[in-house]
Amino acid sequence: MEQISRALDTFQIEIPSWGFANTGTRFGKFQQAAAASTIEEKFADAAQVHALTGVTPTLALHVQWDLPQGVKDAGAIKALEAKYGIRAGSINPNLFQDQEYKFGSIANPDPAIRERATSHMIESAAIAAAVGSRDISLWIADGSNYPGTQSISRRIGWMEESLSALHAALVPGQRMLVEYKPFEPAFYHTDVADWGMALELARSAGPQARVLVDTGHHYQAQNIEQIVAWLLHLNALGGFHFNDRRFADDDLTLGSIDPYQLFRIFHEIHEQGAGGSADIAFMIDQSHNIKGKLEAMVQSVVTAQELYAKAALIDRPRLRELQDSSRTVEAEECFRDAFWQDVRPTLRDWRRTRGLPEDPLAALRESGYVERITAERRERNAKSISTYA
Ligand code: LRH
Ligand code: MN
Ligand code: MN
Repeated sequence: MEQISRALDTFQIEIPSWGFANTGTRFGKFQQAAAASTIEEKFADAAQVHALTGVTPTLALHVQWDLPQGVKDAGAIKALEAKYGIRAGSINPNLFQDQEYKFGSIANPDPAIRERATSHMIESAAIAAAVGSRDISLWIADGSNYPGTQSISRRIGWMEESLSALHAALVPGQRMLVEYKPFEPAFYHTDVADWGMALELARSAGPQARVLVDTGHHYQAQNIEQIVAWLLHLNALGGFHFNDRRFADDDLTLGSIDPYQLFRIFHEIHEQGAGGSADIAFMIDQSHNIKGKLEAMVQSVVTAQELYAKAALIDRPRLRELQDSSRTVEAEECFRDAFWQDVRPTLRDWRRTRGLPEDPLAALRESGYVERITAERRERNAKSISTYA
């Protein structure tokens, strides 16, 4: 109980504004009447998740989706923070949606487009500074679809220039997180395709840059926990975007396909004594297309806590002994023992002693919150769509 409590007391996880909005696949959206469409509704939904779980005090914002008027909105964000008791979390510039980004943003061969993309990142850093948010999360979606059509090597130099310019604009304490992804939207080459490229770009930008690991952004057989171990070792791990997948970047709720994967990641964090470190931003990055958005978010937060607690339970001194004497099966069983523990009763106790509902998902259903927002938002949402759940 004590071991689990200690781990859980330091565990917080950021939730994304876009997880409450209507999002879908490139083939379409299944609309939900309860979906949030204003920044205020996203803050309200985040506050509900925080009230139920107690561990989601910050909301990640995507500048173009949430803050179309840019830096002028800092006052409005502050007002929402005060009203809902939720702070703005990582600020995400949007470098992938504008028409001019067809051939890239900060790696575009056109210097004027690179310049505009860089200004947008700097403006995002200014928004973050104005609202007192530490991290700017950068997903550079640039790439190309056909061999020979873009200069992979010159684009490296352009990205370095642009990211250094952003770094120079950061205020002390701010961080820029470089997220990598090997595929989608580009299908031949992606400019920041893996952790090596992200790490080198972060290093060349400067000391306030780190790597962001999105669990959905890997090839199938890749050993994500090994990447995490290396980034921790190099003091280069800025944080995570958690989600699960079966095929590609599916954005399924974390732990839904392979909970052992996330357990193994958390193990590497505990192993290097980085559990509870504020320097590793735990964030959820999921778009819920089939599940109800509030339910999916609460379920994800609870699952993350369960897996974090399980990983904290590993008998590490014993495991080390077994590893050192290469007792393979015993070491594996020692590791798996923790994974198979049912931590849910302890989690219920932990919540009760903190005045939180023992079962946040059941409490969400009993609260009537989803029914209320469905009724409130149905009509307005109906104006922009023809059919929805
Ligand atoms: C890209 C990504 C990135 C974006 C988010 C909406 O796949 O993971 O983090 O900002 O999705
Ligand atoms: Mn992501
Ligand atoms: Mn993604």
